[in-house]
Amino acid sequence: MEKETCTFSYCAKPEIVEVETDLLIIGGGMSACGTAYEAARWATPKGLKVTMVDKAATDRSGAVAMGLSAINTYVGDNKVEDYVRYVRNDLMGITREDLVFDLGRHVDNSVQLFEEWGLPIWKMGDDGFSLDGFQAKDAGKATLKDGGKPVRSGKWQIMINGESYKAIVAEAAKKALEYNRQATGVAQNHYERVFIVKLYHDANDPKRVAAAAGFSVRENKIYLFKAKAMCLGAGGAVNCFRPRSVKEGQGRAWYPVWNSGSGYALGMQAGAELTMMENRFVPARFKDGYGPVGAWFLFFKAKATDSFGNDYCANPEWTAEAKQKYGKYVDAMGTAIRNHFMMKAMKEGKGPIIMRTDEAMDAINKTFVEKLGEKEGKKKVKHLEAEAWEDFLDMCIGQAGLWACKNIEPDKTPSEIMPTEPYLLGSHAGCAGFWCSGPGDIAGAPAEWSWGYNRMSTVPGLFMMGDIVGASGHKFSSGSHAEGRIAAKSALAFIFDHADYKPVIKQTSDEIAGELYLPYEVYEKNKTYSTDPAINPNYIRPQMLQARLQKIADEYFGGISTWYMTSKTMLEEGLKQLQMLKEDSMKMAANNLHELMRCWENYHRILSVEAHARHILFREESRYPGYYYRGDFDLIDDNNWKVFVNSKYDAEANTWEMKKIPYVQIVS
Ligand code: SFD
Ligand code: AMP
Repeated sequence: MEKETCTFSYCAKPEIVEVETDLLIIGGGMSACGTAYEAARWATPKGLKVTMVDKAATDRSGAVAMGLSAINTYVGDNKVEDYVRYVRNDLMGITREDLVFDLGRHVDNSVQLFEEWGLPIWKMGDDGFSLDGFQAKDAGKATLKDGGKPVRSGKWQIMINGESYKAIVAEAAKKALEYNRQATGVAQNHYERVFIVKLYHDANDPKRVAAAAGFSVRENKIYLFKAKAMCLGAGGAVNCFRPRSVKEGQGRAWYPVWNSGSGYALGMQAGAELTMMENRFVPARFKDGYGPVGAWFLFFKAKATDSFGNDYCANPEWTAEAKQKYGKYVDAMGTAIRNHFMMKAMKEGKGPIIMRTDEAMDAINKTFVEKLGEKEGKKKVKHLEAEAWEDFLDMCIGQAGLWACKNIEPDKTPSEIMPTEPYLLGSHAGCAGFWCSGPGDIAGAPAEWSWGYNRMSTVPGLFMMGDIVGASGHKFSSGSHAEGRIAAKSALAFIFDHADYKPVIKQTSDEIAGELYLPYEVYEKNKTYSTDPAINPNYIRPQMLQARLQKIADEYFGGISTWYMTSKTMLEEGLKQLQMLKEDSMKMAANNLHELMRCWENYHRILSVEAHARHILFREESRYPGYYYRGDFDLIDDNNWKVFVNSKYDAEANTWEMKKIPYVQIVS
């Protein structure tokens, strides 16, 4: 289908704003805030400009928007090597251990900064009981930096009062940007509510990225940022698969619905190599509200069972059967395998799966009263009950709302948990993302895993961080921030090393504006053809485009409707359907700026899903049982597939190259 361009005959031409900067940060989430903080510090004395562009308001943008109740990666007294082992175990044996080790050795510093900036962190009290962050401050407990002992929910996780977590981290980033702005004398270096659609290569060096274009979601303006290097931290991909929530509930998802795969799509279109895009995350979550389970499992020590009270992870027959297919990985009992057994129970009709919150609170009550006596014990329990609510009020308000409207008091009534629809991400318990350069100083890492600049993708000048760095999951919020800081330093080194470089692109700003605003023109040109502007043979509105994408992903690529099962034949048919959807996306139509964003978000999702499906098709095994299954290869085949799967998309030719890269274990 021939691609149209917008000639602005039907819609108003936007103002085109050109911004020249040295370092461009795309995104305003955890990793991007880390980049801003670190970059400003090193760039400013050298007179380099740092600019951040976020599709939303940075105070509350990204996955941490609502806040969190735990920081899931704090190494503390643990060994970094053990962190690497934990990540490797949970991600079924294949991770870039150089990247994971590098993260592990840096992450704590970010957490200590959060505390310095005002984030209340729980500490152990003198009586051996936990104090929440405010109580700890009142009691004069030492900060983490000064040796304070955090309250560990699990080996790697620490508890926080985190409703304002993102606002605190954003404040530090904004201050750093402002320091850089004043020193470099620019009028503005923080752009909010600007959605980046596409990256552009340099006119003289077609491998290198030189510019990023986007549009304001509030004003009739296009932005063209020219930069010497870019740090991309635009998050993972949500709402790619048909969600379990329906109708007006569809705004509910576990991960942020506003992270629409831009991180993947922008890098892919620029030609950056991907790795492990077959991976996905299917979180077990409190049913319908999507409330996270970690604090309940680890901190409150709640048990999840089938409806008959059986621990579905401890069924000897199921374990033996799983071991035959998935071997030693079953013993590690990582997140995917735990899901596998939950799904087994549900498929055998033993659901609903129940999180025994009532029993956990009861046990806590007994211990507290035993140790502290009736009065003091009950007082402490009351406080913990409030924390149980706050766990969700901090990071998943909808779940607290759902409990309230269903008359659920977690200390009295247990709740259902359920595997959700799949998400594509690389910072939580998943590892889908880009193939990035490692730090280069880790003994045992192959020399070809490092090409000079830590976290640079295979595209010169384009650095990745957070959710879109592949093969190195379990970074979570703190690790993403730390990774943003790592990327900042190497991007600046790259800029210093190429001091004479001036970004130039082939495309004119009018051509770029025409491409970005095309969905407007398509709508305006055709809207009177039918009586209902939502239905028209000449265009497709974003809601329908998204429904079609989700249906294809769900039914062919192993979503909830097939219990995460797919196969070669299913994937091939789905990819055919996806190809047609991709063609139809040339006819996306938008009737306002919000819809324009929805159009491009969907386009980014389509590319992310395509990468995901092609990787699953290439890897002929079921590496992640409990996340997805290949019905035709329902086994883990270490002999042939203990390898990274990498791919490269050629956006011009619409073709893919796939290959295997040997896995190397670095930590014994
Ligand atoms: O409970 C564009 N996460 C948890 N981390 C923890 O440490 N503890 C927890 O408790 C965690 N849990 C949790 C978590 C997330 C969510 C949603 C819930 C619960 C409910 C994970 C972390 O939040 C996550 O690892 C990091 O935030 C990832 O950081 P990063 O930087 O990769 O992504 P981001 O923060 O989502 O930011 C993305 C930014 O990009 C912007 N953006 N900007 C311009 N143009 C475009 N086209 C853009 N597209 C996106 C966004 O606005 C945003 O600023 S629990 O489950 O375990
Ligand atoms: P979640 O709330 O499920 O995102 O989990 C938060 C943290 O707790 C992550 O580090 C998880 O890996 C970990 N976690 C969650 N559930 C369990 C469990 N049943 N056993 C061990 N770790 C868990």
